[in-house]
Amino acid sequence: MPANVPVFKNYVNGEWVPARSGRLFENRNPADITDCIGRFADSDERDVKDAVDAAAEAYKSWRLVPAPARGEILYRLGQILKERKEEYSRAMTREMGKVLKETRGDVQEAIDMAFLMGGEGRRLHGQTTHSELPNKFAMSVRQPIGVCGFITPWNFPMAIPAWKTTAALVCGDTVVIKPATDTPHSVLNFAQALEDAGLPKGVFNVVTGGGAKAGMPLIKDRRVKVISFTGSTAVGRTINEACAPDFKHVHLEMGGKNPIIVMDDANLELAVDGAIWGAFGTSGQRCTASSRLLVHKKIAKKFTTLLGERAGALRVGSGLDEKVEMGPSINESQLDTVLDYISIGRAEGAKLAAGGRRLTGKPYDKGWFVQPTVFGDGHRKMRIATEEIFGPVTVVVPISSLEEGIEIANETDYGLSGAIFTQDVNKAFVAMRDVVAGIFYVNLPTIGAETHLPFGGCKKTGNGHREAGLAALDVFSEWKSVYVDYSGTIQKAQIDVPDLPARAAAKKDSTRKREG
Ligand code: UN1
Repeated sequence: MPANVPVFKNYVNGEWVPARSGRLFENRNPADITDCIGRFADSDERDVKDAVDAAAEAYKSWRLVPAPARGEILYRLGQILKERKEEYSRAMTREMGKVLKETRGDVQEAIDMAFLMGGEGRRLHGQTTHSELPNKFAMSVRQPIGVCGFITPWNFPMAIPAWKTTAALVCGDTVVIKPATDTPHSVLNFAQALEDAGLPKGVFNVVTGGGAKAGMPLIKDRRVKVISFTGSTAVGRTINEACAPDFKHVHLEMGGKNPIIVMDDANLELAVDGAIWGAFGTSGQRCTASSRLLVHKKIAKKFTTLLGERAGALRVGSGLDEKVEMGPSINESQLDTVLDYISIGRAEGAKLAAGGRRLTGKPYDKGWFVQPTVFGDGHRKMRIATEEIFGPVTVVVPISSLEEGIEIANETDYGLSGAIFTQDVNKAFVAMRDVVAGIFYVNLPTIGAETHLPFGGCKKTGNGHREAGLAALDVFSEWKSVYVDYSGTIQKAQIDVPDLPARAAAKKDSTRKREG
């Protein structure tokens, strides 16, 4: 290990502290594993306890800070992230692999969230409404919930922590976050920006380390009132079960197998462009990746050929090189999964139209590179057409009608995003209505959600919640309905209803009918 490899610490109670065990784990560049980004705190339940202690203590005062003042800190966070956008994007590409254009987008998403939720500090609207009784007032207000625990993924190392954190902070909650072991640096950069924005100590804490040793203690700590997790459906289920005994609030954002339907009237070039971006952006490592292409049989062959040509021409390499269009897989085990699925696809009888192999030789030997891969002649029941791969692999499944496309789109376990390419507005609206998904695109691929709209999915993708947009506030706050009676008497709802002339007349009328 070269002597100049930096050592990173946890961020707990406004201090940078080592893991209590003193242990460290390494984080390496997936494009070049000889490049060690640093050694990070390998935390266990003692470090998690310290962080939850800090967050629970800080909650006592943070919840009472006026929401506009909380929002102002988020606004400053947005400004700081803007100033450091290039620095943080480069650090992110180095630890995560996706190309610079995309990591700049990732930091931008955090900036957008900071400004969105910063503004929410001056809204955070509840409802005022009328009481059914005189001289009585009724309203509902959002209340913070307490300490939130976040388990965040490596594919959007700053954007996803920012979705969760900015919404929680503006609501008045405090946070302990356990980032993915592949991308701790980006979350520590985010913590630094929050500290520099003037966030009081203990309000936001980072504990780095593995899922079993650091994640589980966070999930199980009874003082943590909300868990928000983004990751696989299998881990989401374990988390949900672990939270059930305490009826902890749980927000889960999990897998996807997102279809693009391409109709025979579509602008073919546009659809191919969309599929390239949707399938190979972030090396296919997005929950929203376009991993199934349901293409009308009249154009399926042509579409597959064009897509194969375009995929084969993509420049793959280190994301730090501005000319590169697709980076590596995140780590060796992810690369193995991708290669396994490619073998499965071949064995299932799908036809390779591009890619299909690990990239070797210089400059690929030091990283986890795989060719952008397109399968043609896919079938709806194939594993490559139904299971999430999380890599640069997509499959064309021919369809004979819009109805069949929608039926296939809806038959997997997931329901995150969907898309249609068509120039027929009627078809677009039918697909928008009938594809079961939390996000839907017309003449765009399945990726590209904006921060001010709800993000999340149906079926086994989620558990009914959404993040980003104003919908996120529902995860991180609890409604309180408040009634204020200024009549000076105890008026009973549903019983002491005022005797209005119209009601009196109706009563008289029914008595007359009964008697007459
Ligand atoms: C993900 O797919 O894992 O919608 C997150 C998008 C990004 C976020 C994606 N804004 O493509």
